[in-house]
Amino acid sequence: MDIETIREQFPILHQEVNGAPLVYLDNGATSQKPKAVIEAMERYYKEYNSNIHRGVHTLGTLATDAYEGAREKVRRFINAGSTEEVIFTRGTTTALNTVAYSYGRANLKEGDEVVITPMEHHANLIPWQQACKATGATLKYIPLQSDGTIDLDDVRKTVTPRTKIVAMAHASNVLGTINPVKEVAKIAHENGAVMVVDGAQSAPHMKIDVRDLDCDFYAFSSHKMAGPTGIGVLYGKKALLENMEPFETGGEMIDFVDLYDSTWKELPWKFEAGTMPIAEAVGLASAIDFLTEVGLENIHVHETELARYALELLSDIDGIEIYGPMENRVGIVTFNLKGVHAHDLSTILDTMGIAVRAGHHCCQPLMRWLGVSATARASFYLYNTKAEVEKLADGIRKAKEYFGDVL
Ligand code: 7TS
Repeated sequence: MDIETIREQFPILHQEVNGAPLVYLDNGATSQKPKAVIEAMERYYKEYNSNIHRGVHTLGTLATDAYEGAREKVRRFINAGSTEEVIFTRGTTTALNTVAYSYGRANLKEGDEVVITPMEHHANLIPWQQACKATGATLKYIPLQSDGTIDLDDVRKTVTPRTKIVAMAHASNVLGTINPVKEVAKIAHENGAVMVVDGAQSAPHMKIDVRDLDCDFYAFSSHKMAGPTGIGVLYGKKALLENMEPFETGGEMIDFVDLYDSTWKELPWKFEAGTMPIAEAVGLASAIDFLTEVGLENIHVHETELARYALELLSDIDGIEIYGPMENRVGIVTFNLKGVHAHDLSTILDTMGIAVRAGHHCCQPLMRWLGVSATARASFYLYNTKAEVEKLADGIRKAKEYFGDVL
């Protein structure tokens, strides 16, 4: 990977923030977009903007072809068996809510169990809480090991024949942990449960093969993988999707509407109500081309190396606490500096042009497990460099001196 050539593709990276070159390390929240994605969306609006699946006019056909072409690109990207299994959503959150409502609420009853982990993002936690409350099912948690990983023996103990759904992040947006979702899916299936994978932090960073993982549902967002906001994907196994009622109803997802009853289109359109994010699908297709050309395996190796380097440099700083496992992780490094609130630390880093996220990262139960109210987090992507990791470490040292004087 030639990082300098890659960086040239991202216009936003070439600016100064607060008088220093931007060091963008908040990719877990959202990634930056390459020229190709921005230009593909601009071309769509300038040349063939039209609504899809309705008119027979030329622009409508071009837009429909682009939208459905994007679906085929996504299918290949995650190795789904068919485009019927690829549903466009607003993002990971909507994809997971679709599963919790359309599958969860319809299939859960009192005595059933849903199993998740305490490291879940709220988007893969609250929908299950709500589904359990609505149906009388019980929500259970696989305990975390002290390093922020899960143990398969604990999975075997927690998942039982009463378990109907196991839902888990492929990679934690706080700890960086890569969960063994393929092995967990096997345990789920042995107990008759379905496996839901939150891929928000994995699809952008590593090669995903949903058939190899053998998960039943897999959700991810375009905006974290060099694509635009406003679109994401729900992969689901066809046999399950066919038996699910739509989560949203309205225009474009119907077959026949009568005064008191309606029928739905076939998959995947049954789950795509209303005017869909068409320009965003075009942008997502372009992002997939971009990432595929660089190679997801290369991206994963590069980011793992950046995380390893960050762990090495940051561990050397006195008074720093780093969370999450040291190995088998994605490019996310979460930390706190003793005596300094994470928000104050990230504000000081911002004065040096370094963008990191601070807060609970939409993982309040995990924060409680860590015994903190907030953390700072650096999250890397393919365009980040070792020099930027060094700037982060220097920045934290300077912040430490500053707060040392203030405190
Ligand atoms: N799941 C995980 C693991 C995530 O990291 C996020 C977003 C979501 C679900 C929700 O994705 P959305 O695109 O629907 O919003 N995570 C973060 C984050 O870590 N900082 O900002 C957003």
